[in-house]
Amino acid sequence: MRKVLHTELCDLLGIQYPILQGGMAWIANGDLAASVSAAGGLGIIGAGNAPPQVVREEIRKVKEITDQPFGVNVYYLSPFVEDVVQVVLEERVPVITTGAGNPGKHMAAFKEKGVKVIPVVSSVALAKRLERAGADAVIAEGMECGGHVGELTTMALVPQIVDAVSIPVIAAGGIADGRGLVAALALGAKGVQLGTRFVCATESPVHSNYKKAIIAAKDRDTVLTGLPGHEVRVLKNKLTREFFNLQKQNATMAQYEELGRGRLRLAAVEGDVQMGSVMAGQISAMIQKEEPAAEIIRDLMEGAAAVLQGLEALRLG
Ligand code: TUI
Repeated sequence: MRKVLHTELCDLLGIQYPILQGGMAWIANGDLAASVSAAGGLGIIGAGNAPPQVVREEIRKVKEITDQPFGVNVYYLSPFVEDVVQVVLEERVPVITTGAGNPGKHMAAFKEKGVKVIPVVSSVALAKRLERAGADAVIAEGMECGGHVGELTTMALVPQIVDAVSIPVIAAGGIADGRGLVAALALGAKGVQLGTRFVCATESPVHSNYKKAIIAAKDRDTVLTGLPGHEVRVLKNKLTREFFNLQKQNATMAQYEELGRGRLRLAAVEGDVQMGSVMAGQISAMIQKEEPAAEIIRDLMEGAAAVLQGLEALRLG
């Protein structure tokens, strides 16, 4: 059973299952990351805009709970990005993923300390550029995902990036269960990253209203808000209606920023799921309950094995 769905990504990262937990700002803390890593996946702390000392505390929490590999997502728009990178290097974090920017300028420092670098990309051009810059793998994130989205869907993006680079590709966006895992592998990915499903993990620190909103969501309940090129996928609520009103008034960038400020924290920490930004992916409706991270991983692996058995029966005719 140990070697089922074992890919080269498992060897690269030293993990048992090819499953990463997205490093979501305000959500993916040390508790969540540690529980995913302890269960055989790769847990990832979301540094977001957190100050470096907070990131360091979360890293130390993971190290206390498990000796398994884990990661930190470095958010390149953070005012603390340089300090967060220093903390990651000092704490000898084994893996980093990056969001909303290009980690090229830190690549040499990461390599020197043996940190595996896995940027999130939403285009072929960026994947190729980052492979040349020394990335160990890339996460190809389709626009089904929650939060900031690119233009292409996972189905279209993953095989194009697989064809364009030689490093392992991890698929993200629109994946919730074993069917999605097998589909991603069929597209040539060597692993998957899930965000929304892990938001609903028991160990996820997000407010219970946030989890309940995802669990109650139906298939068409996510929308894209924000200016072209800066779209964010969230669950529909009062805030998204206000965003659409701004759009009708041809609002300026500054007005959007004003309305968007602090909204993820409002939903994730305060539990205001009407005026907060409830970032969640298109698979929200597939999530039916809160459950421990280890159960989520077990369900993904068992689901994938069942799908493979079904496919094998098809092949044999
Ligand atoms: O980053 C994401 N998704 C996000 S970030 C976010 S909001 C947030 N709020 C508060 C604190 C911190 C974060 C919600 N969702 N996805 C990863 C991703 N990054 N997808 C695409 C990119 C990306 C975008 C531009 C990567 C590189 C890039 O430009 C690089 C360049 O130099 O061309």
